[in-house]
Amino acid sequence: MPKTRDFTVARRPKATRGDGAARLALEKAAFTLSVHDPGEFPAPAAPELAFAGRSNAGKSSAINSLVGRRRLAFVSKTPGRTQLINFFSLGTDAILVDLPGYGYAGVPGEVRRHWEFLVGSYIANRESLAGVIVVMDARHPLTPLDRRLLDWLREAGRPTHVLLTKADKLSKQAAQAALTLVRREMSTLWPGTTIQLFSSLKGDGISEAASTLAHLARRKNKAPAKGE
Ligand SMILES: Nc1nc2c(ncn2[C@@H]2O[C@H](COP(=O)(O)OP(=O)(O)O)[C@@H](O)[C@H]2O)c(=O)[nH]1
Ligand SMILES: [Mg+2]
Repeated sequence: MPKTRDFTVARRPKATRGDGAARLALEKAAFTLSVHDPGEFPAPAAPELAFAGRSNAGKSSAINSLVGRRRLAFVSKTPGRTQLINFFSLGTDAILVDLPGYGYAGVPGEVRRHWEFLVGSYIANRESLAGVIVVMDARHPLTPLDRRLLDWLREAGRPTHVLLTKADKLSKQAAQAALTLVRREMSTLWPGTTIQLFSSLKGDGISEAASTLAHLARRKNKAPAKGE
């Protein structure tokens, strides 16, 4: 088991109320299951919002901040080991999906191939997938593997939202500069992808991310399933 520790979770997402968007019941998040193989995916039950990103980028912390809990998704100090897809229900409205991280240097080729198979199948085939939140460290965005993931998402036509997280590690000015730079590149390479700054430590960007999740889930409910 990777070592875990409590991570300071800042504010709960409250600003989503009254902004006109139906809120997701983020506070109802409950673990449902872990899957190691595409054959084990549960029957689609609600729009799924999946979190993807490099190991150690801050994915589990972002999920914890969004649901206002310290340890729903584990925060790991030894990244790269978990090759499981974890599902968390939000009442009956939506499902949060924590995809395994990638890009950890110590990971053997076999683990990497399994990651590609598991995450690749999920992204390409999952009917109930409403959108993917790509979590990138604001200090090191758009690594080669991030680019590959964004390419897959574009090919599969998956709505994508980027969190540039750990923004608290940069000055306000440097964080804005990173946002502008990545946004500019995305507008050419991955048009339609949205992006924001985020900090699990400070709680910055939680309400914007929560609104985006609600919007993606609602849009999925209205749209016909992929391939129909
Ligand atoms: N300063 C700061 N540290 C963060 C933030 N998000 C995550 N971390 C730290 O980054 C490390 C990896 O976080 P984790 O959520 O486990 O990343 P994951 O592997 O992508 O799930 C942990 O030590 C976290 O405490 C953030 O917004 N700000
Ligand atoms: Mg994690």
